[in-house]
Amino acid sequence: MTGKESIEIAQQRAMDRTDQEIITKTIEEGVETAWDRFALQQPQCGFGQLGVCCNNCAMGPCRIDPFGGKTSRGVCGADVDTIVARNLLDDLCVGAAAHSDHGREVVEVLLETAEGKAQGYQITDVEKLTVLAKEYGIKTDGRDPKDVAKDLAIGILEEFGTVKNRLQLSERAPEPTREIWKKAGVMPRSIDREIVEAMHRIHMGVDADYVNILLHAMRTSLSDGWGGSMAATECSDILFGTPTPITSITNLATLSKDKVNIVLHGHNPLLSQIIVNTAEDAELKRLAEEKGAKGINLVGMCCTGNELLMRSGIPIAGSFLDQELAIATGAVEAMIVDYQCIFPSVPATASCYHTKVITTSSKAKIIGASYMEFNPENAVDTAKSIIKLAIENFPNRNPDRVRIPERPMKLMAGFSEETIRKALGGSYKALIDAIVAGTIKGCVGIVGCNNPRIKQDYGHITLAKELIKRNILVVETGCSAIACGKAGLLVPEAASLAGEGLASVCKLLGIPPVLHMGSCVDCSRILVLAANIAKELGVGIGDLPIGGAAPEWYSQKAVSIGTYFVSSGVYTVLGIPPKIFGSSNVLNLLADGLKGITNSAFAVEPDPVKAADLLEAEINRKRKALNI
Ligand code: BF8
Repeated sequence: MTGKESIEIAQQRAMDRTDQEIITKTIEEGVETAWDRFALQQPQCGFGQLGVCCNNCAMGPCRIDPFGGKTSRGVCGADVDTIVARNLLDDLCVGAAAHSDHGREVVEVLLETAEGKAQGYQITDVEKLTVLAKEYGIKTDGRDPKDVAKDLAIGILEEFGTVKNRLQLSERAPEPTREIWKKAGVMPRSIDREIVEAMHRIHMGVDADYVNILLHAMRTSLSDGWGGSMAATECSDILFGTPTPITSITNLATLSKDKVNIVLHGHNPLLSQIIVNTAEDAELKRLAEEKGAKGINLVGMCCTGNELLMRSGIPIAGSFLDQELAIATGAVEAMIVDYQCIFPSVPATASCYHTKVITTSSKAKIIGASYMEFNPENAVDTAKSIIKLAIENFPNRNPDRVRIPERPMKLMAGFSEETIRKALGGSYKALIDAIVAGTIKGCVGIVGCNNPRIKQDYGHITLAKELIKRNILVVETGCSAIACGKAGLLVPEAASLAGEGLASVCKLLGIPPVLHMGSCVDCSRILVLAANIAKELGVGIGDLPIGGAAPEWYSQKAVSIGTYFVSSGVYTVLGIPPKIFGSSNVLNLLADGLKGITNSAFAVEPDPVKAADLLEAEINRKRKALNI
């Protein structure tokens, strides 16, 4: 392949200049990436894409003929609606479990911190601790924050398998929204219970009514958004601080030519935040110099990266499809991973260079990686050992194989719900006034992943630009926020790309038109934002002129997020079709029938400009209903 051809391929694969540069390098060096594996998988199974195959039991696998042939039922007798709905619930509960199990670990560390058993942790945000404790009915006056934190952690942990059948955090939703959940019978009862019940219903011979299956999907997703994910966000804030606006840099140019590069990848900040704190250690800095480096350069990746960026301003090298590219720069001494969204092939990629991949969770080991188990009791010691290992690997870097792109992009992050509210003067009145006046038409949360089915970041960037141009404020989490960061949309100067009304508000407040609200569990911040605005207006979330979008999603977690958005009343547009098109009944219920329940629904639109049209139309519909 000629150099020109590999550049052309790189340009088809990704939007970002630094990504393109390193994709070209992978092609020149013959290093396999997700794009190559995606091409090798073509054509992918059409039955699977429609959601009509079932591999749940040993009588199968079965598949339904989407063209009305003889195989209209699986061996057990399940029809296409049951199979499609069951597969969707299966995906969703995997995603909800991932978020919520992450949340549980954070709450457990909060408990160990309160008990003085965790090394290097502290109660950082006492104000948030007090707010949560009050919600849980825990006495705070005159008490040591550690005692309050202990009671709170036990209170939240209890909700994973509660017998009281009620999730405290879900009571943050406005009353009209909770009424809808009650009427539809989807009020979340506990976190683990909904997931276990979902697995039960998926078993052969249990739930065979697609409507009933999908209602439970809604309830399971709500136990994630208003339960496990929210617990992850809130307790991470208590431990490490609630984010406030912070500036940093992004893209692959955040890697350093002369420092030890450590990439912190995954989702949970528990170890990575301790690594950030420990990297300041003078002894480690000296060791790095001894090995010929000018220091230690920590960069984030995916949602662990978002957590560190939001609270500590750690540069973020990239998103989901950047994990192999970071390694392919030839300049990464160590990639430390916790869990979720980590390619199982990362050690194979690393074996092409000197990079060491270090797994740290007993739940997520990868053959070919080094395993250094994270435990809160000795987190600082583990962090030190990991950083040392990376430093000692620095002399193995081969300068002939290093290529680090130039010019990182500046960005602003740290927009927690509390920060946004405080910036507006303590309530949402100013924002509501701007929405009523039409200066800002509404708000859309763009979330989710990258997916090699679509040019990396194209969906996120194009949709965000379209929306801000139309005076619609954009809030983002996950890889979507990273995409827009790389594209220069997360700086106040990007207000020049917004419509006149939105631009004027951004200039007044000195904020970007696209606000980075955090990692994927931090989609719970978007829920709280919507809930608090709705409460000030005295309406349900489904009445607000807001929307959601996941233009490039790939993950089961995104299925759960999309569903709790819609179940909470947020109309949500997906850029990648979910695997439900084999059942017109399931499709119609999700794209239309739900409107009668939650005043919102899913839409599927791969073209981000048309997705913006749909979102704007929905915002206008809701504005009209509110008489504004
Ligand atoms: O939880 S957006 S690719 S990194 S799943 Fe994964 Fe998707 Fe990125 Fe964060 Ni979320």
